[in-house]
Amino acid sequence: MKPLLYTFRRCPFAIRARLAITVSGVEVDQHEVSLRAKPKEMLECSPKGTVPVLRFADGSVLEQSLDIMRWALSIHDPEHWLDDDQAVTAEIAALIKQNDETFKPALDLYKYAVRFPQHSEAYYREQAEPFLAELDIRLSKDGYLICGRYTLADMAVFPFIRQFSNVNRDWFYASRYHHLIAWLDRLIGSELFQNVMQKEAESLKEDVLENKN
Ligand SMILES: N[C@@H](CCC(=O)N[C@@H](CS)C(=O)NCC(=O)O)C(=O)O
Repeated sequence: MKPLLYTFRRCPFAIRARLAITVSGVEVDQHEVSLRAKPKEMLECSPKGTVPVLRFADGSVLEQSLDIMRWALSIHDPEHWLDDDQAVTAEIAALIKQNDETFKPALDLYKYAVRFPQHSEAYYREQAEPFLAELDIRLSKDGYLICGRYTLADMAVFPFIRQFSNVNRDWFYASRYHHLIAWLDRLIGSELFQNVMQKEAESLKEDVLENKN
């Protein structure tokens, strides 16, 4: 029996997991969940209630997106997203940690600024900007975040930059982060990304209801 991935189409954590699974060619079944009505079977195997979750036939689970990425790539890593070099591996991990622990909370405040009226949307955006600036400098060298090819870092960070860009597309595309814009557009246009974003009828319906993409 194939492992079962509980996923949500637009969730950046789920997107990064699906990117690694798809590039690895490892076969999993997918269950698109509604975050408002999470399936009982998912909550039974992973009570924390976030997606993605990967459940194996023996009942074991991976419930962190990065663990799912590393699991898939440990089976097959055709584009060499993982690196054998320890220093490169540490640099990849540090950048992802910065994304998940510093940038993501700032992104949430920016995205949901109306719920946090203590500050303006522009203020919250400024708090997130140092990460954008760092990525832009990195990308200015050769178009990749760590070394001259896509690694786990590019793929783990990219869905969050996409989400950031969608908060205010006019601002993002007029910003000074030209290398970041080019990198984001390249990844959005990639066949791999298009593959992982294919819509199921159900999630299409939900997107229309919520007027989202
Ligand atoms: N650390 C987790 C975070 C996953 C996460 O926060 N996912 C969000 C969706 S983007 C979620 O499921 N939130 C639960 C909810 O909204 O009810 C991971 O890396 O997988």
